[in-house]
Amino acid sequence: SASLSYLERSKLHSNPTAKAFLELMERKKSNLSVAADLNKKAALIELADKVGPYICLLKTHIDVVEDFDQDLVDQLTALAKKHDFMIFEDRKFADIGNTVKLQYGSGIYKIASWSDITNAHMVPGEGIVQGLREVGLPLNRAMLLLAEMSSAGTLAKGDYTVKTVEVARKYKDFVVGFIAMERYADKEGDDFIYMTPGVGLDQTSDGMGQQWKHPREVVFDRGCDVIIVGRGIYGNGRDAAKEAKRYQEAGWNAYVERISK
Ligand code: UP6
Repeated sequence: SASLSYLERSKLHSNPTAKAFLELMERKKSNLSVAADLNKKAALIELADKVGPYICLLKTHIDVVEDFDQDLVDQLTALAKKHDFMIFEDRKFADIGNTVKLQYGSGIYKIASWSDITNAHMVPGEGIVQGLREVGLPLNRAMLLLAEMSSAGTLAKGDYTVKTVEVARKYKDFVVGFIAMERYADKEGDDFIYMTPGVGLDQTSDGMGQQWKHPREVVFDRGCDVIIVGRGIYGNGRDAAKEAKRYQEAGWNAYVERISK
């Protein structure tokens, strides 16, 4: 389905978040997600407001925020409405079904109450999906499985990746895509959303394992759908709005080139 438009693909999904997300991408002409890894509430809100016009998805690591409170969640969800983007808490759940149910629905963060999309590692086996699905499905949420990672030396590869995709196919009503470095061969009825971190226009590595690729390589050559960009947008005193616009254009042009191939 790499040659179909996001809008055409929205019709292939039964999950309401996946449907709405693909429609949003088309409407906003954005396949850019900003990874807002900032540890102060005010800075996070400021960044979300600045990049809001250019993104389809705000990716958070809510547990790095030192002064987290419910007001932060309220402000982020208000900004999501104002600018028309969705929220993805990149929680990377990695425990047994019963534990992730608690971590997703309760605790300080109550992730399921505000995050449209979340994600999980497949290390524990498919019980992790069952647990998250029990909490998320009644709320119309969606999740991604980490099939691969961007970092050097990742163990998520080969057979692990293949098995992850098989589990996703079993729970398509809730698992709507992957964190992945490339698009995998479709089987009958597949339409997964591929989100790819490790994207940067100006640098290729951070000296700590991260490996950044060009948006065109990710979207055109590798067939992925969403570019996830963090420090390339807000790092090194960069003008976040200006950079977000630049990445939005690079990602969107690569998508247009792909579907018109
Ligand atoms: N992320 C990766 N690689 C993965 C999965 N997730 O980098 O395989 C996440 C990181 C970070 C963001 O947790 O939030 O994507 C990348 O940010 P960066 O562009 O600043 O490197």
